[in-house]
Amino acid sequence: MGASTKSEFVVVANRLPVDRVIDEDGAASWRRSPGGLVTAIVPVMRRRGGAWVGWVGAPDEQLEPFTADGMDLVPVCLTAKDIERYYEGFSNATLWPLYHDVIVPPVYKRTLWDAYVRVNRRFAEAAAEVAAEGAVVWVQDYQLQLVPKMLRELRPDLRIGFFLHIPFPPMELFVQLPWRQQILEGLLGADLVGFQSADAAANFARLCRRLCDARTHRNQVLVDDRIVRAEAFPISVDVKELIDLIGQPEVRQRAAQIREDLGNPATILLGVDRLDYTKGISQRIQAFSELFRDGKLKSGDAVFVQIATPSRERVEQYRILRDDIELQIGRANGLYSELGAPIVNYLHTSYTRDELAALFLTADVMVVTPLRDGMNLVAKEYIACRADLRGSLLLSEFAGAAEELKRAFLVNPYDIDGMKQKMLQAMHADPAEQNRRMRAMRKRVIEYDVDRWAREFLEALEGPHIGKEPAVEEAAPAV
Ligand code: GDG
Repeated sequence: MGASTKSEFVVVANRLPVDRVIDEDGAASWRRSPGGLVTAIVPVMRRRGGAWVGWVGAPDEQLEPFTADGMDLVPVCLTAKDIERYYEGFSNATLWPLYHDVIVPPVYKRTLWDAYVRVNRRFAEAAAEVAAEGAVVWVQDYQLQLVPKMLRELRPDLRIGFFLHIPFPPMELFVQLPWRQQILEGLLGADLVGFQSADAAANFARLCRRLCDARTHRNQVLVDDRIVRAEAFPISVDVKELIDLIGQPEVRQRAAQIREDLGNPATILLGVDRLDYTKGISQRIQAFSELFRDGKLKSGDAVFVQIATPSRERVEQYRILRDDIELQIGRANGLYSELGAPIVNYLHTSYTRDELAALFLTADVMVVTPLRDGMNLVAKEYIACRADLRGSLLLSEFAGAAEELKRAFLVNPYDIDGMKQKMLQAMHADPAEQNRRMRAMRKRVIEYDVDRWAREFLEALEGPHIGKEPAVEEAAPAV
């Protein structure tokens, strides 16, 4: 891509969708990176072309735009201090916990906020530079909530969409944030603000009314003479990619091999998560190990495989979490395992998509128990992979996915006894029940796949209603 080429379609996200890999000869190349956002948007980018603006993942790198994995990539440079304050700080120690029910206390520091403003401006400038006249720009996620407003000031000709991948908190929590108004105004720079759920969109509209004195009508917010729409677009997975994967003989052989390697237990339970305190890993391990304590399970009946992908390891709360989980699993194994047969197989590492697909095929019970989660793609990936209509999904009510996957075994992850009961039910569901539940859930996931998610968002953004028609106004109620 030449430096002067402008793009009609631009995605702006914290990270570029590739990681640098160094081969045996020391040569560097780029490989598509794991993670929810990338998994969701790469197929759309490939189809539509366009440019992706983001950080390369390492400090102080000044790279020219380049092409990799079939996409035009525009790197934004972050210094070591930016990473510490904007990324690890304001994004992951302030916003992430605040938006996830304050499971851990958010850190409110002015130096972190200043870095967030500074870095958001850099992203907005990079996007303004690369976007063609009248282009569509799609800004992603909580790290970049100020970009829509900054970009609109630089380039009023653009059509700007924003999608939040994580929950949007209720008023009672959001008002803690010292910079609450600036964040709302930042988002209101967009023409369309997308959320994972209708509740999140409603929280946003309500906050705009209360804190920005904006007039609203249903999901529309009137800002100056513009209409900003706030709507739900529940994200999904690339079903075709997953069905291709599970069709590969090597993946099926690997699935059988995994079961054998685990000692052919009656039931395999599986968790696949970034090692994050929102994911409820500790609660599920507690429920599982208590079933052994209570004599409801014994060694050989069930094995729990927990993949915990390393994540945000320089943020203090994540270091604490890792120690806690590893202590807990070590204890459970020490108490209830037999020689050579741990009840929990814990793997703190990242796997290939093939290996994940093989694990999904092997798992009798997929355990997805976040304390709060915008959507949770792992739950949908498991469903997409079970073309055999076998297996059960144990799913937290507090994952966005629970709104669509109503035939899962739904649990409140804070209720350990309830979770133990549902875990046993899921383990003992007969093939006919598994089939009924899986069939209903697969129908939904296949129908609403990631293509449809992106298509619906972009159609709404590019549609004729955006920004123009006057809303039917409602007076702002007193604060
Ligand atoms: C955020 C929101 C929302 C995991 N381990 C490996 C690996 N993964 C892949 C999974 C899945 C993705 O990463 C994780 O997505 P989730 O949705 O489960 O969770 P977050 O990372 O927290 O994502 C979430 C999502 O954004 C999208 O909007 O659903 O609520 O928190 O695709 O399969 N992939 C590979 N190796 C691993 O070890 N290759």
